[in-house]
Amino acid sequence: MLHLENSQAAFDEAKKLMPGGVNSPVRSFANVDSNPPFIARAKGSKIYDIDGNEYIDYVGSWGPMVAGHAHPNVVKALQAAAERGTSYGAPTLLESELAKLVMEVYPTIEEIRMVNSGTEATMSALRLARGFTGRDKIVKFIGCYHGHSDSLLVSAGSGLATFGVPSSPGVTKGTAADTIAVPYNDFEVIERVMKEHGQEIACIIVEPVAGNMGCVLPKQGYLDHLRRLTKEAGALLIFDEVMCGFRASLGGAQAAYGVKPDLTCLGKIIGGGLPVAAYGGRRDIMEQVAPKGPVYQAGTLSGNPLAMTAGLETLKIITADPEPGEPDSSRVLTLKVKKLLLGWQEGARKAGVPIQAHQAGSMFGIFFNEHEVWDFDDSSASDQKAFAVWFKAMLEQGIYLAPSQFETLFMSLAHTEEDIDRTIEASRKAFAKVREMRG
Ligand code: KE4
Repeated sequence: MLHLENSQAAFDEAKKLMPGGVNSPVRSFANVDSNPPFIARAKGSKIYDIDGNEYIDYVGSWGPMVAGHAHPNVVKALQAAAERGTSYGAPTLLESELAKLVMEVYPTIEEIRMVNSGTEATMSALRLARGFTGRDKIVKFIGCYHGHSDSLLVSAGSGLATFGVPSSPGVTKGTAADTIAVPYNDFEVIERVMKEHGQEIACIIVEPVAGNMGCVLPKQGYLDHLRRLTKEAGALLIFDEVMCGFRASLGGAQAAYGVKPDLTCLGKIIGGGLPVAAYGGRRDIMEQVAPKGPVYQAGTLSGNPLAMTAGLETLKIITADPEPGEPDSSRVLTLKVKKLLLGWQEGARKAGVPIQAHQAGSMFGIFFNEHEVWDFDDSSASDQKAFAVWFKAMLEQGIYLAPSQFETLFMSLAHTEEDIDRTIEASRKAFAKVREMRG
């Protein structure tokens, strides 16, 4: 039984100070009807809560911690950077250095703008697409999440290919009317939308590997389909790789699937745990961004020297050449996930609990579903109750997973074979609990 007394007291107090006691909703553990451990520190693959419990961490701060927590190179570089001041609000060499490193890995990015969050990156990319094309409408996919800017907090209208409805109070009908939300991995609906509205559409924005309806992969040829449709309509294709960037492969989904977007949004890993995100792409488009062009976007802490430092050190770790004959970091991460999922699948089979296990490089997840999962409806049809039982049983055994069926899990270079073996062992008991719950 986990002792969480201090976390419980901390949560009770936090709920008097911040909405739901958290600074981002999913951290409240509301989706799994539980209370969150309050974290005191983290190192490598482990996090430790204020009650002294140790967990093997597969959330990794929702993706950034691919090198593991408190990597010595990152900590050392940050300590030195802090001595030089924490922010100047002026150009630094660090921003150009990180820009160049990102462009080496993402050749479709010819110019880049650093911002502070994935929300800012996608919001700015949308404004840029609208400014560049002179068109107002955008297309997003049901179940894809791109941060909380108004145009992207929109769900499907009554008829699938109609204009959107606000998915949050505070988003105006007028804003939502410019967003069309269609099902992910559906070839026909998007084709119909682009045929009917293509000339009004500024862009399609997509998670090329989806991570916010659980981990859901694009169907064979789907990204090529979006590329063709946007080209035909004179619309831009925006890959939101905030999560799948450096995860689906080192070069993200665009490298893994060989599809070139016009703009890419990145985040999470490029800040190594500090607030960094970015949008970038074709030079002719990016040159429309202020001060070079008329599309306005700005930020006090954009390109912050500490954040650039953490991002640079993290990217240096994952892009480093391996020892001769050794696999590179992407391969190492992919193999760790493969081993873990094979163990989970075996445990689920033994317990008689059908699951779908999905992997894209170092990001992964499972669904309590006997059918394949290709879109938000499939994901929503999965057994959320079973997920909550499994999640709690794993947490009890010191395995820290994302507290929602609609999230994705992340492997780091710091996870050891022993961590993975322990996680597989813990899952056997957790699947048995699901079996018991189902009777
Ligand atoms: P942020 O504004 O949270 O930095 O990024 C928004 C965002 C944009 N695009 C994608 C594909 C994303 O996954 C995200 C944010 N991811 C969530 C995890 N589902 C962050 C965790 C949270 O909201 O607390």
